[in-house]
Amino acid sequence: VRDQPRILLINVCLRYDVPLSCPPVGLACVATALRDAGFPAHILDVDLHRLDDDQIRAHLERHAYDIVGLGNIVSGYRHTKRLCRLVKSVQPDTLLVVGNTVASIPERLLGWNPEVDVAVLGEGDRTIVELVRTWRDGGSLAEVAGIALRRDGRVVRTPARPCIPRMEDIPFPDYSLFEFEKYLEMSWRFVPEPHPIPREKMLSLPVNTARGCPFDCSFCHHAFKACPYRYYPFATVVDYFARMQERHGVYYLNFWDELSLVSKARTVELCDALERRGIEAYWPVAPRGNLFAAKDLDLLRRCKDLGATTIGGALESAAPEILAAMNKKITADQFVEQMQTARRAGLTPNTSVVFGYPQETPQTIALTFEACERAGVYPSTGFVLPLPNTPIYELARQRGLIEDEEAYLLRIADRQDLHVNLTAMPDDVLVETVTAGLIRLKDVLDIPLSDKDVIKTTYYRAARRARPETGLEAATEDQP
Ligand code: B12
Ligand code: SF4
Repeated sequence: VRDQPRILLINVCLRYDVPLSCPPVGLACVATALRDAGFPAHILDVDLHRLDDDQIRAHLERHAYDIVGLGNIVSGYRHTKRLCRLVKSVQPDTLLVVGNTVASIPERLLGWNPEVDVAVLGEGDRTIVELVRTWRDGGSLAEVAGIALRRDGRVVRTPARPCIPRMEDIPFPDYSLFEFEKYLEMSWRFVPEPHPIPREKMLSLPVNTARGCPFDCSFCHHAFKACPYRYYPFATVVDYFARMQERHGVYYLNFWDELSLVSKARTVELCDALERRGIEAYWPVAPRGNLFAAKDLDLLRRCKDLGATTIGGALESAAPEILAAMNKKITADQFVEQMQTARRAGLTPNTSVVFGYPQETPQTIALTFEACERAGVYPSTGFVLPLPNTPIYELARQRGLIEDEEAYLLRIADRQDLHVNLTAMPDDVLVETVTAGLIRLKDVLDIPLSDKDVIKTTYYRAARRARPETGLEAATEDQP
């Protein structure tokens, strides 16, 4: 048995050029689970403080840790690699644990990075506690379910960990472990307009209300892919929000889920919970692209009356053959009907579209913009970003478009840039056709964007205007 382990959790920064940070919900769940189990961790918040490598190194030189944990989405692989090297260069004997979707390719992650000792697969809350406890007790880490590690020079996966059966068994993250007030100060920038109250009051709390997703789109992977869809009762979510409102003055309930409103019944449940509690809260209606039809106008009006300001729901594409290839299970007409109904209810629609499936042509691109125009929505736009563990990634590999996987993962980041072209169009034709369609759409919808900002919208314009260290000049919306 060892002493109480000294644990460090690093909150990775994925976008050094964007002067915005939101509370790291997943890492906070991990930190909370550790704290509740009697293993408090120190947090090094690289994202909030935009620490450079010298500052991180200086911290590691001053403080010794037995276990260091970090994790991020797989598109941020290059940050994981850099930080793992940095950690082990200063503290070679620490146990380095990596989680989140960058750990979802454990054979490759550990193969490419000798610094990484353990990959935590999927849901991390319980695995991290058992891992730390086993380490402290001097047990064999190979006995811990839900991880991958090296044994005799090979990477092995331990048996899969059962998913946490009920969301109610997962505590809401304890943000007192972080510098929460600093996050709150900039949180209104994650709130899409309109803002019914002054923006200084529009403090936003991201809440993970559901884990997983019952659908299986061919470009999508997330940490809960192996788990069933689970959610908190909305009464529990609203009670939590009310407590956070009392304590911190938050007014915007920001859903941090794969899929928040899975059904109309869940939407009614949320409305009932808000009505019963009688708090002032603003929130986005966050269904898939085809949950509501014209006959649901009254329900959407009720949402609006209870503080909903916007409605999301991804279209991704309007071309039937592409929606089929995506396994998206919606039609463009359903999407348009949902958004038109929502507009009648007084909600502002937003959506996202993704271009570049193999079936994409100038005609399918035009079809997608036409659907956006009919719906009256200017979309957050991206290009297909094939990520490991998805069918579209396998297709890109089969076609020889991802030859060196590590080199590919090191160069990708945001889907707003074209990283892989699966279409028959040359790169410039694809990008120019999309750009021309967006320029036309923003003119038709009267969106105040310049022609060069149609794909990389708010975040990017803000980043150009504001230097990260002086910070926070003018971003108003989250661009996922
Ligand atoms: C907030 C968010 C962001 C934020 C910050 C991301 C972050 N810090 O995690 C920002 C805005 C930066 C972002 C950007 C993008 N995002 Co995003 N984002 C999300 C969102 C909405 C919420 C994440 C979250 O908090 N989840 C809730 C918590 C509880 O889950 P979790 O983070 O997975 O944490 C659990 C485990 O992963 C694990 N874990 C997490 N961290 C750690 C650390 C350790 C040490 C351990 C042991 C375990 C562990 O334990 C946690 C509890 O079980 C998710 C959707 C979702 N619900 O996951 C998408 C999601 C993570 N994003 C996604 C994508 C595709 C993107 C973009 C590529 C989109 C784009 N515009 O290009 C960019 C990438 C940017 C980049 N440069 O790499 C995908 C990830 C795909 C993948 N295979 O990784 C998701 C899953 C959405 C989806 N379904 O497509 N995103
Ligand atoms: S893209 Fe959305 S609907 Fe599709 S599987 Fe992922 S989370 Fe679910």
